[in-house]
Formats: sequence, structure tokens, C-alpha cells
Amino acid sequence: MFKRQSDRRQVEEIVRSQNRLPPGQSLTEKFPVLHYGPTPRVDLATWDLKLFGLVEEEIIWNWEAFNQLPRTKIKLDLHCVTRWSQFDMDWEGVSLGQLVREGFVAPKPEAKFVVQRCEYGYTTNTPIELVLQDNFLLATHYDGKPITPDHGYPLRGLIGSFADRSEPKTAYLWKGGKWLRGLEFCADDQPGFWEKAGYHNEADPWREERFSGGSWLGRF
Ligand SMILES: Nc1nc2c(c(=O)[nH]1)N[C@H]1C(S)=C(S)[C@@H](COP(=O)(O)O)O[C@H]1N2
Ligand SMILES: [Mo]
Repeated sequence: MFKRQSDRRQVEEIVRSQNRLPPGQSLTEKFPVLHYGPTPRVDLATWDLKLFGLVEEEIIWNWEAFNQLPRTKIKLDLHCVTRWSQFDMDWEGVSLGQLVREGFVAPKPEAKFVVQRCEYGYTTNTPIELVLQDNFLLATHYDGKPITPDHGYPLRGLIGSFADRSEPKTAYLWKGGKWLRGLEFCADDQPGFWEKAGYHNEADPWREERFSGGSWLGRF
């Protein structure tokens, strides 16, 4: 935590000058917990992750098989639609882009979107390009430790920005599903849980795509 409010301001000015603070966001050192509904209790003995829909072969990995996949560590800046951003966070997990490049999963050419499917039916949708970028992670660890139950244990989708913003696209944090259980590859877009509730379909923090026009949520 920052010892003084003025320290927070100083760091915020630094990331702003580095062009890493999207419009309307402010810096936090906390990692707030935000989701709809209760935190699921997950049993690793029965847990699995299913990759299905427009893929050459459907895949179901149990926890042991998932942990044998190639792993990566990345530093990400996260941007939450509730206006906090946090910088240089250390994440570890599996890169979907790498899995595709190395032939662990083969999306069909018609696959244009991916829906993350989570415990209790939470979904969020993205164009396939976004989740194949290096700034999207199937994340198991934050700060060297397994993700806590509230943040999505044992596996969550995670999208953020690199410090140099070298990724083509990024999105607000809600485009990462906590307690992830499935990835559905689709030809057509299907708005997810918050997208149906009025959040923006693309969710680019640099364009402040928070809410879709005309929704009741947009008035808050
Ligand atoms: N399964 C699930 N994932 C979810 C959500 C949810 O309600 N259920 N909420 C999203 C929203 S709105 C946000 S802002 C982020 C918050 O992640 P955090 O709690 O780790 O900060 O999770 C996203 N992932
Ligand atoms: Mo959110």
C-alpha cells in the first residue's frame, strides 16, 4: 500500500506520463474483488476445462493434464471498468496463443469468436484474435501464488496491457472470466453476461468503451 496519498499521486503521474493510464482511470494498489453471485468452491479432482465448438478436435483437460501444458509468466497492467487500474502485476499460466501455435488446439478457420464459460454460467465473449494475443492468459497464479478463490481459483481468463502497449488490442478486466471451465469457439458473436446487461461489447479501455449506448447501466 502507498504510505501516503501523495505517493499514490506520484506513481499515477509516472504511469500517466508513460501513456499507460487509460482515460477516466486512476491508480490503485489494491486488487478489488468484483463479480456477480457467490464464490464457487472448486474440487480439483472433478475440475476440467473443455475446448469445444469450432475446433478440429474437442479437448477436455483435467487439472493434471492442464498442468502439463507449457506455461508462461507475464507482467500486465489491468484496467477495471469501475475505474481502477493496477500496473506491473505478475501473472502466470497458460497462453492460449501458444497452445494454438504449438498445435495443442486447432480452431477451425470459421472460428471468429471465443466465449469463456465459467462456473455458475458466467460467460464473456471476445473476438478470437484478442484471446490469442500474448496479453490474454489462462491464469493460475498471481504474484507467485495460486489465484485466491475470490479472484478465480483455480483458473481464470485474464486480459490486460503490456507496459509498452505492444499488444494490438486490450480490454477491461471483465473480459476475463473467473472460475473458467470452458472455451467455446464460434462463428458468430454471442454477448456474455455483462455484455447483455449493457456493458460494451468491445470494452477497449483506451476508447473508454465502458457501456453500450442506451442501456440502463450506462446512466450510472
Ligand atoms: N465468473 C465470473 N467472472 C467474472 C465476473 C463474474 O461475475 N463472474 N465479473 C467480471 C468483472 S465485472 C470484473 S471487473 C472482474 C473482476 O476481477 P477481480 O475480482 O479479480 O478483480 O472479473 C470478471 N470476471
Ligand atoms: Mo466489473
